[in-house]
Amino acid sequence: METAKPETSAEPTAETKGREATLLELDDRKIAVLVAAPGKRPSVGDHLAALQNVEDECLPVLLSDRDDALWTSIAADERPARFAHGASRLAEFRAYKKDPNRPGPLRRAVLRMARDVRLQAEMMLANREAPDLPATTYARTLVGELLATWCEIWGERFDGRLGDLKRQNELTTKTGLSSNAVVLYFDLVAAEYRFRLRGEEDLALSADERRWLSERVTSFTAELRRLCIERLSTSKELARRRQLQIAGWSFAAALVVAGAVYLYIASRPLKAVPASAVGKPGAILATYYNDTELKKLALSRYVNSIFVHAYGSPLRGVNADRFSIRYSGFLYFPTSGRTTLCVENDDGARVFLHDKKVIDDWKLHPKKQNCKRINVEKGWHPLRVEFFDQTARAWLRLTRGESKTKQQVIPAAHLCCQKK
Ligand SMILES: [Ca+2]
Repeated sequence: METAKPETSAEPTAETKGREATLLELDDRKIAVLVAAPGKRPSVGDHLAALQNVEDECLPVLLSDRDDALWTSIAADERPARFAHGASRLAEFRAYKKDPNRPGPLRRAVLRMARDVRLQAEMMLANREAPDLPATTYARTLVGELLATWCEIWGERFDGRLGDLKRQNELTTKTGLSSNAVVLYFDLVAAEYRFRLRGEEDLALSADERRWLSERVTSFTAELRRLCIERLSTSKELARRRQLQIAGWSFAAALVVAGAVYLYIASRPLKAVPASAVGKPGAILATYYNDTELKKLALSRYVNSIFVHAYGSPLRGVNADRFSIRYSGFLYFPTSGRTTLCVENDDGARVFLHDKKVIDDWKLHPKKQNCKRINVEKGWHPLRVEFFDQTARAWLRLTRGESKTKQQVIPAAHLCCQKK
């Protein structure tokens, strides 16, 4: 495998200086991008010097943890808050070196870092407003930090030198990384070098090249995530993780089954009752009450429609206001399938099919239409309609049709009663 040395033989220009941060504004957020001297990895010192003049709201640039001397020389309370990420990684790393049986904190720190690297590198590479050089430099710095951190955990040093194939093989063997992951770093370096050849406009990266690099960052961080969990977990933690995974799958499977069963039940048409259970069609039993709660029985009789329109008493013997009616019997549906059942009511009404409430509007208000889309089998279905009027006009009408706006009155022949 040949390392991805830049195709051009030109040396990068010294136009970019070390210890100088470029500020980029993306979506109202500022990102500090450190441009290191050509061929030189920025050190922690470079980062610190560069970031000294950078505004506080900038997105952090991830820092190297490798320069222990530098970290210890800075008093804890002098470290800017944005370095906390790197500092905690360093602390976890040291703790792990002391006790490799407790890899959890380090694992979590590396996973956090991998996530941040992916998010920030992807964001930078995807944004065409960020010039090619800072975008690729930033992505390379982030990926390099992650690679270096991972190698260091396994006692290796990732120095980002180009062209040492033997060394790369050694690294991949010891750290578990695939050679693709290591090569990604050099792809980013190559992209960066390409852009540094000023005056050659056609050497700028294309949107496709940026997307390609961004996808490589995504797959690289995913690979590192997997490796991190595999290698930085105790066997107990791995077993627990597998158990949780299996439980998660089982739960998901149970949810899918429950969802399917629910959909099946919900979409199943309501089954009609045998015609033998139904009396002679043409009328439904209406029971009138002299209160609004269906309690003080006034009288009952068979009626040939579910329809009320009254400004006073709807029937001799029933209150002029404050009365209620319950219709109970059967409703005939001439075809199987979906249909819309509606009720217009002033004041409140509720409709039950097979003893299940399908419309509920038990409230005081002027005339109002309430509808429910239902799925029924052709034939007779147990129906109950309850209604009350508090004052002024009383209005009730049960209708059905193909939609809310296309409704027909229910003919008497489609209403019935218990068989006597
Ligand atoms: Ca009323």
